[in-house]
Amino acid sequence: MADSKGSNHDNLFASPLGKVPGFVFDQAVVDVFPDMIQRSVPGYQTIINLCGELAARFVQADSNCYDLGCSLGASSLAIRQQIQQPGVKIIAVDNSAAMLERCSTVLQQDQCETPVDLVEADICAIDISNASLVVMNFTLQFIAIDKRQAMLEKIYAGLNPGGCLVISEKLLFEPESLNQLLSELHHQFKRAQGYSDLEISQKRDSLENVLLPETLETHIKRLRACGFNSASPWFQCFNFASLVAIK
Ligand code: GEK
Repeated sequence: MADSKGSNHDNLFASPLGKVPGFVFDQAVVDVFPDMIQRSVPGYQTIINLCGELAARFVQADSNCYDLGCSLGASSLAIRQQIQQPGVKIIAVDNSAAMLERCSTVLQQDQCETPVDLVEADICAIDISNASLVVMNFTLQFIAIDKRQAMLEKIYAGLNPGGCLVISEKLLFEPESLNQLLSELHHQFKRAQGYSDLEISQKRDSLENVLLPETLETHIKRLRACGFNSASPWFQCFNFASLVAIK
């Protein structure tokens, strides 16, 4: 519902909800998504910009770029604007029809020539081939943990030699006291972005069992097990990080 800050302002969790429903990427989320993600994920814009810089470095001529869990296409746009090679196609995948519909409108307003194929699918079910860049910005965290290894093996197999994978995620920390600290620092960030304590706590409840964070060590270990010998975080702010892995 619109508030005094406008119809694109995220106030989805501002009123008491009683039993908070599990988070879904529906039309209500689509309508406020840019505001929601900017005010919820510290470093979001820095990470999106870096995807453009990596595109300039890693995208090979006549190859594919994948944006897995593309939402409204922020990563695809950043990549598209920096591609310097001919014959490249971006394949942007999301399983939310509402997201893809809005994404299509957003992409039409951009003048770059590189084609973007929008695919409505579960990223666990798509083929990945001839890839020079694969971006998963805050999407792996929504995939069942027992499917993550197969997902990353598929990406490794579909990447060309020298290709690059970017994974950005919310992280879990050990021991629990450290997790608590990083989580409180994140909540402080959200408060500074204008979210109330009620919004923060209802959103947290809504994401429980939907967004499943893992430790940085688990991510690195899995990437190595999938064949990525070259993998490292390049960015972290509180409990959010972005990793780069090269084939
Ligand atoms: C950005 N990358 O702006 N298959 C396909 N899509 C999925 C799946 C799945 N199994 N599970 C979730 N999604 C974007 C932000 S948002 C992150 C990504 C966030 C989609 C889901 O529909 C949503 O659009 C996206 O992954 C996650 O850089 O909201 O925290």
